[in-house]
Amino acid sequence: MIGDDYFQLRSRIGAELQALGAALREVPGAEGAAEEIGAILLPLLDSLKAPFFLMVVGEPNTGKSTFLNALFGEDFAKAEGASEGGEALYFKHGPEKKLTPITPALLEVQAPAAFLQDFHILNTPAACLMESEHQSISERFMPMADVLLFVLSAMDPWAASAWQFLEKACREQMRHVVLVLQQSDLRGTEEIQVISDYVGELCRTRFGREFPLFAISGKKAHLARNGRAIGAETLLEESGLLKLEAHLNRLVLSQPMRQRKLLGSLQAIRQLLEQICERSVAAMRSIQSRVGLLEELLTEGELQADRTLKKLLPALEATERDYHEGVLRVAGLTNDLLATRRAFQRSPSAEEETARPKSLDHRLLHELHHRTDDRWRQMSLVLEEDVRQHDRYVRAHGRHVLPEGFGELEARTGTENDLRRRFTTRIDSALRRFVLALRLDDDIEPGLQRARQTARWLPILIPILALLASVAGWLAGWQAAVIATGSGGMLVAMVYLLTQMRLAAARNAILDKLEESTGTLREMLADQLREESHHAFSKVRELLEPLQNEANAVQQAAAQVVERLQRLGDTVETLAADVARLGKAV
Ligand SMILES: Nc1nc2c(ncn2[C@@H]2O[C@H](COP(=O)(O)OP(=O)(O)O)[C@@H](O)[C@H]2O)c(=O)[nH]1
Ligand SMILES: [Mg+2]
Repeated sequence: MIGDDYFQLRSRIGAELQALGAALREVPGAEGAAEEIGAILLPLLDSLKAPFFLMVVGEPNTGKSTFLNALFGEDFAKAEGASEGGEALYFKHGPEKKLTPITPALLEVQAPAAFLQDFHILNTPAACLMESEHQSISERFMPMADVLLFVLSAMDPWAASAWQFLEKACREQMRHVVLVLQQSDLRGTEEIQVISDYVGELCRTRFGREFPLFAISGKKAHLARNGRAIGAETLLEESGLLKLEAHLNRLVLSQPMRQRKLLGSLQAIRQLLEQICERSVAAMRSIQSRVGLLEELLTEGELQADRTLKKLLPALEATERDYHEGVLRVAGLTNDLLATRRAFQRSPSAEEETARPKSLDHRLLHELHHRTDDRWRQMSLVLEEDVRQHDRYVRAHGRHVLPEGFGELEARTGTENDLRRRFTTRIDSALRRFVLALRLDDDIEPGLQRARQTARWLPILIPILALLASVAGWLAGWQAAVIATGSGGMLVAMVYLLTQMRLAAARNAILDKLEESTGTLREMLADQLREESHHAFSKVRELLEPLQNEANAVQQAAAQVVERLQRLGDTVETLAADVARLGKAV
């Protein structure tokens, strides 16, 4: 259809405006501009939709309606209820077919045809336009018309009223007047040529200018378009309508006002884009620096946790030394508990066994507490001071990115006390767990038991050996008694030695266990300290992390908006090039 290129371009620009509007709504900080933008964008969109106004003028029965139906490919120009050739018909788009008399000489025809959204068409019988009542119609519509199509019949192109009207159009300095020589199939080619030449000559002499003239057969064109005729393309070609269509197409595109509107819209889009782009880029920079700062603060938290851990490590080493000394003391106690005489005492009853205090573990724990409690309390103060300093650092460095009242000092005083208490309690219970897990006491009794089993032989052996010695003395004389007593003594000495060896083995086992446990203690304490120093700074981290996530999300969104705006910018440039190209093509 005529004007397709223009309409496509226009709707692309319209879509671009919509996309721009949508993008702007997502630009952080551009909400305030949204109204201003709406005020600029919407009228722009609307103004781009202003339809073309085609004014068709000709004597009745020159074939105006047939020509219009062929041009738009739809039978719309015959309005039921309108008297044939009497009134001027003003066609515009409407939801349903409707005829409204405006004046006795003018009828408004609404129809749901799509092309009427882009074209308003006034089909005017020329004769009546010159009558006084109709004068107003031409006066009212002529200045608005984008194109004036002047339809002459090839059978009688010289009807007086039409030429009078053309004269009037010339006086009004209408820029785009097109002569349509209709019904040209009723004449031969040469006749058409002669008529065309003559009409041209007449215009030159009468109006001092020439108009483009197209000889067409509306009938053939209508048949080709609507009648599904065989050889429709040839018929259309023959009808001459295509050349006229091409000319109208150029006219649509070359309307300077519309060109200006297209370019103006693009210019407005460009300016908006530039403004918003600047704003978005600035917003993006600020969010980037926010993200960077939060990242820095979080890293600083990690580093500070490490530094604090390093400060705590000497306490660990000292505790290790204390433990060693505690172990030495406990070793003395072990020696006592596993002294040789104990093997020769009777084993305790079950009651006594439970009543007996767990001496080794508790002694070791007591030693440790006694030596290390103060030190860990001091360390908890170190930890607290570091956390407080880190807090201050975060609040000072992050004041531009942190929300109001972030980590208020008052709110944190309680937390600091908690922090100290937690630290000492957890270290204390870790030490307790560790020592109790050694289960030193459990090793005492089995060791003693084994030694007792050996020692138990002595009371049995001694009478037997004494008896044997006396029997030997009685049977084989005193030498034999001496030998028997000697070897019996050796046997007793061996049993005694064995008992001592078993006790020593038990003692050594406990000492080895203590020795080995030093390494485990170190590992356990190091883990605990790492956990504690990490935890001490976790409050700030927990406050910062959501901020960082949020900032990251905002940054991503901002980057998408900037990208989208850049794409829009590219499209606008393409569109501007297209508009310029169309402008040149005319
Ligand atoms: N032979 C021929 N007849 C046509 C042509 N166009 C229109 N007519 C006939 O001319 C008459 C008037 O046409 P119409 O379109 O109603 O003219 P209008 O009064 O100017 O709107 C009708 O009978 C049409 O069939 C054409 O190109 N060739
Ligand atoms: Mg008609």
